[in-house]
Amino acid sequence: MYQQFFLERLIFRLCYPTIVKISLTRRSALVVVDVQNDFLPGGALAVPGGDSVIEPLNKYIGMFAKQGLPVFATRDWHPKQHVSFKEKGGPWPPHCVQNTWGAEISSMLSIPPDVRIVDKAFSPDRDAYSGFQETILDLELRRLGIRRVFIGGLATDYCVKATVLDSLELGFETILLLDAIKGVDVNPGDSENAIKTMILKGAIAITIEDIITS
Ligand code: VGL
Ligand code: ZN
Repeated sequence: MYQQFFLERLIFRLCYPTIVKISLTRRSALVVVDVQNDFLPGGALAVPGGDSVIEPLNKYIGMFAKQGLPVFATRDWHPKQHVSFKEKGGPWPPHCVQNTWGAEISSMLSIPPDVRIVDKAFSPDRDAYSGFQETILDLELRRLGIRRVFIGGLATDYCVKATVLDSLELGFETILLLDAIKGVDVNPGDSENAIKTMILKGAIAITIEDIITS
């Protein structure tokens, strides 16, 4: 059933590439997930080709900033001995340790001066992939009257996926920025499967050409 929907949508898009569009409403916000040095080439937990998200994200950021719409940036923000680190029995090498270079948002990302930073996964004994988990992101978005959340960043198969699924669960119209995400792919196909899951749960997958700016 869903497969048929995908196919129909694909054919529709191929035939009418300019018709499927989404607008930046006044109730839209951008959430940039974990574009931190450690997740980029040269970092402790580099996403292969992770730097490819920066240029498209800068374009999205420019669009939102130009319209005065809020831009959020999440940070993986671990204490030194975090439970997700290998020496503590976790799956990952140490990464994004609070107040280190690796945890800094890439200087290549043109974040606006009024960017709203959301730190997550700061408890020593709990991991959190979602930007909504134990943060005030939901509250902040609601306080601003946001209904439509655009999400891009790193990594597709972990923090982007978890953030998108929570956003949907919380009732936001959730737009996945296909041209501004990149996955780790610990197992081949993880990112593709993550994208499928997000779409099946209701995320609208777009690329930058699909946005209407007036
Ligand atoms: C992430 C692995 C570990 C992510 C964070 O941002 O996707 N992945 N911590
Ligand atoms: Zn982490």
